[in-house]
Amino acid sequence: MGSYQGVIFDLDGVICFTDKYHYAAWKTVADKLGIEFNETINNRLRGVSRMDSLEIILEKYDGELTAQEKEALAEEKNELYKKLLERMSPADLSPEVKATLDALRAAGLQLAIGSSSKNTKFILQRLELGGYFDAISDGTNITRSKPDPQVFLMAAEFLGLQPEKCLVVEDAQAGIAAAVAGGFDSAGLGEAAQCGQATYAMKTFAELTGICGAIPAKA
Ligand code: B16
Ligand code: MG
Repeated sequence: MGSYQGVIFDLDGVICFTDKYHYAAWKTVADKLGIEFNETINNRLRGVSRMDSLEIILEKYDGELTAQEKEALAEEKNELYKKLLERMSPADLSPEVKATLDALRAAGLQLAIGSSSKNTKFILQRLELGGYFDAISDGTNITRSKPDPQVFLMAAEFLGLQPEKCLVVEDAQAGIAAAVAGGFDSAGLGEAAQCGQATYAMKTFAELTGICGAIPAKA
């Protein structure tokens, strides 16, 4: 525990908050199919891949859909979602998050993203964080989604570090389970802090400076 050389950040729910856009896009698709979709179901989609998210939504659907029809629905959702992401700007990056990232980097830690999202690079560009991270492992380079540890193991590999030298930061229970399965320590926010599996349960993002031994920067 401790003396980390790298920190691997989940994106949605940790660096930024795209929940409302995922919700709006899935809601449009669910309404079209005439099925119930609410915040409780949306919460189950955190950290889960696009196709796995669709399967969760379709639990409420009576009919049968072909693989091709499911692909089309996932594609439709993604187009709606990407349109909404265009509204994001650097103002959506909280000063606390940016100051903490800068403090960790100043302390010599390598920083990576470990996200299920295939839109990771677009979101980082919207936040003007394209090029900021030392490595990006996301939905475009994995074949298995969280709670499988693949996304974090690849992030550590891209950084050239062993899992025990990296801390994973997550907001989803599936993400903490992935970190545990990969042999990583983890720091949880929100639901991930409450699940009892995270190495550190955090109330604020800025607590990372203490966990990683960095000097806190003023937000
Ligand atoms: P996309 P994370 C995840 O990102 C989201 O939490 C989850 O709700 C979403 O379904 C998944 O990315 C896939 O996103 O459709 O953009 O590929 O939390 O792992 O950063
Ligand atoms: Mg997340």
